[in-house]
Amino acid sequence: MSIQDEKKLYSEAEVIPTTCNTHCGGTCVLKAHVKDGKIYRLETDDTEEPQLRACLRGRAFRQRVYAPDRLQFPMKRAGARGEGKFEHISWDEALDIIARELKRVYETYGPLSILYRGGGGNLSVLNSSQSIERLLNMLGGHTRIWAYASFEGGIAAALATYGTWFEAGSKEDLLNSRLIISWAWDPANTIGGTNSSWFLAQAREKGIKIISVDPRYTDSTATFASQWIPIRPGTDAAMLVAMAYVIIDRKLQDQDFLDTYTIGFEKFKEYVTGTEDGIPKTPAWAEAITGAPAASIEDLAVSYATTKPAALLCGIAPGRTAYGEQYHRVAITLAAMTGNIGIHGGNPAGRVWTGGIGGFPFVKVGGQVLGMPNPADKGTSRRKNYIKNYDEKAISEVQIHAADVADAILKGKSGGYPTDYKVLYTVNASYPNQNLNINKAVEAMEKLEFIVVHEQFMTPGAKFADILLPISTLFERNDVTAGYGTPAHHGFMNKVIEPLYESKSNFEIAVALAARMGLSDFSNKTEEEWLRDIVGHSTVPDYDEFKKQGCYKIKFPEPYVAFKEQIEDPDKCTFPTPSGKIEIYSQQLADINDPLIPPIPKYIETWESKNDALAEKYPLQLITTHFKRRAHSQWETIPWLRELAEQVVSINPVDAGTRGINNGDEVLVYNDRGKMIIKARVTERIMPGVVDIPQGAWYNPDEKGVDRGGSVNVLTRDKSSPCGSFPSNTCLVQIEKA
Ligand SMILES: Nc1nc2c(c(=O)[nH]1)N[C@H]1C(S)=C(S)[C@@H](COP(=O)(O)OP(=O)(O)OC[C@H]3O[C@@H](n4cnc5c(=O)[nH]c(N)nc54)[C@H](O)[C@@H]3O)O[C@H]1N2
Ligand SMILES: Nc1nc2c(c(=O)[nH]1)N[C@H]1C(S)=C(S)[C@@H](COP(=O)(O)OP(=O)(O)OC[C@H]3O[C@@H](n4cnc5c(=O)[nH]c(N)nc54)[C@H](O)[C@@H]3O)O[C@H]1N2
Ligand SMILES: [Mo]
Repeated sequence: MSIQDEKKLYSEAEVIPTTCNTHCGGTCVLKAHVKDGKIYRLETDDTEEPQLRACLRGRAFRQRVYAPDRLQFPMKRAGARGEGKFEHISWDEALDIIARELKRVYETYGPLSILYRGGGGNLSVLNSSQSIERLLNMLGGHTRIWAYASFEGGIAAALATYGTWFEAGSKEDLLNSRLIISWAWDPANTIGGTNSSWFLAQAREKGIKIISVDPRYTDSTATFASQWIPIRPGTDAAMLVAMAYVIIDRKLQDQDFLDTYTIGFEKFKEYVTGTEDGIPKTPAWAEAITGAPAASIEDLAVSYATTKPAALLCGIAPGRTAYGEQYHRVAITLAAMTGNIGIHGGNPAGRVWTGGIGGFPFVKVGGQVLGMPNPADKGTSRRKNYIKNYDEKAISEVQIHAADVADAILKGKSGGYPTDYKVLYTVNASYPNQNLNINKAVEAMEKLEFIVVHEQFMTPGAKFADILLPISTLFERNDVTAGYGTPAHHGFMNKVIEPLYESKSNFEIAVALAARMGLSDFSNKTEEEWLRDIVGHSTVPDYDEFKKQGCYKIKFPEPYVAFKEQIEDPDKCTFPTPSGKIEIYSQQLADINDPLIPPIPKYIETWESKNDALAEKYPLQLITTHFKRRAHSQWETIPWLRELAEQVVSINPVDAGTRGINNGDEVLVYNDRGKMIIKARVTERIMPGVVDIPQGAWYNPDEKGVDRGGSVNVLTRDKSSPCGSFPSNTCLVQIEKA
């Protein structure tokens, strides 16, 4: 196109604002330039700062909308399961088959035999996984999968210790800190709420010291931090306990804070000092476990205790290890010991990923609108290993942990699960790619009678569908989303173009299926009416203006600080725990009576640690990080993003050297669960003994069953942690030249 033609196009185009929200933890402004029903350009926020600027993925969305590999029609399986052979069928036929199969399975086996796998593919209100969930609930219920893969350990820790899992503060409050400890957090790549890195950049410019604790020297560490402390995966609780030792040993704890707001510090102290078990948890003790130098541990502890206010920002990746709950519990305890909770510039050391303050905790929308209780959970007993004050919906014994799905399908009733599973219905999720131990999940898929997948692309999971439905992208439907980032905001997701091909939204499909299945009361509103209703329940003042602007930014008089009320007025405002205090000792946990769920936080060595007998065979600890070119498995085939970074295994020169591996070599990564051939990047940016393969690449086995797609879950173990963590960072492997 000539420059003149392009200029003409720009001047004639309509600019429609919408909101990108594809499972990276940010919600960003996208402005689509549209002419004749086609998007030809995307821009982002250019209003006053802080702007909600989209990242490289959002900016590449045009290639995703118009990708040649998008699913176009409903399809029916025409070959073996997983073979990926399909025939094109009509919507009527597809919906008829689903309605017929669901009816048959409900009648023959009952609601629990239907496993529903919702995911985070699209995090809006109307087109999230909730519409199909509502449908299944109206039909009699289903088996819910529980545990947030992201941060279930952090939730368990927060519930036990603070009594709530909402521990968010505004990111701009970081600028009030004097020290920021960034523990396993790489927002330059993983966003963590729009603008997280922007605030770290400002903090650095302001001279606020930033220290990073991570097995990798990340882009965020390189850009913002003045010090990097490498640490072995899964050992974080040990380092934090040793920091507590230093603080106690030097009498640096804020005893007034502990006396006023917490219970159980004395018991924790007995454990830390060794009164309880004869082992003082000194920095030297922790160095042997963590690999972090004792002197660094000591210095960090002293800095944290003496530089007030200081923010301990706890990333959630260490929570995704075996016993990851303990890491979060000790971190909160340290924040209490240093009196950094409820004050500007401090941080409660809960999950740094706690949701935007413009988000759901402030505007309880979708859940009340489309959500409804699952009849299949009714009357069932609660999970024994769970904190009592957790959301009623999530604690039934009949629910299946996200790590146990394949096991449950394979073993069913005879394996102690509540029933035999017959149907898998997948919406907004990439199952089994995003689940632990893919090879086992692939085996499990064979056992099912019927699989439905809603998808945009022929993903590894889509290939296993019996009925595969093509889904529109967020540019092709209207929706709203609770913002995740700073400034706090709500996003309107405007429909920008008509749905491409024959694609439909999850909501439209739910409505159509409900009609076919005789549910006249599924939805009494149109899309527009639903959205007006949802927005009417929020703090957004004017629906039409919101839709027109695409975004509503909320102005707070000052940065929001979690637990400020409790700290400022402890008599009037208590923590929602049984004691009303921050529970360093938790009677609720003690009552569970499981040594692996101790009432005070403790370091518990993970399975598949470097000391495990298995380490003789598989000596490298594998971590599975979140990658800049994807959001999980999304964007994997998009050319602009593939150019950005290669899917590789990162390995330290020490480990590569002993194996004769050079940078760029093809290597075999393996353990008893699976094998993968992938290119190696030899780099000092990862500590010795640890290797990293970014999670989310597409499972692509060759004829020998060796994965060629770089899909890390062929290696991970499908076992959940006692309090529910999804331990995707606890995994031993060996590597050799391929
Ligand atoms: N080893 C390892 N495994 C992990 C992790 C890890 O760190 N390591 N991380 C875990 C975490 S934290 C998470 S949150 C999960 C994520 O697991 P998932 O939520 O399953 O991951 P996504 O890749 O985002 O899958 C979303 C799918 O939805 C599709 N999709 C997008 N938009 C729509 C839509 O509007 N409608 C429908 N129906 N589909 C849509 C996308 O094409 C994509 O295939 O993965 C977990 N798995
Ligand atoms: N680009 C992109 N952004 C994303 C996503 C994505 O897929 N792509 N996914 C989104 C979602 S749903 C989630 S849940 C978040 C996840 O966000 P995070 O969990 O923060 O992301 P990760 O990259 O898995 O891990 C962050 C850092 O922790 C380190 N790490 C791993 N294991 C350990 C450990 O045991 N101890 C310590 N100290 N460090 C460890 C890693 O080296 C990495 O640098 O990211 C969100 N943002
Ligand atoms: Mo996640």
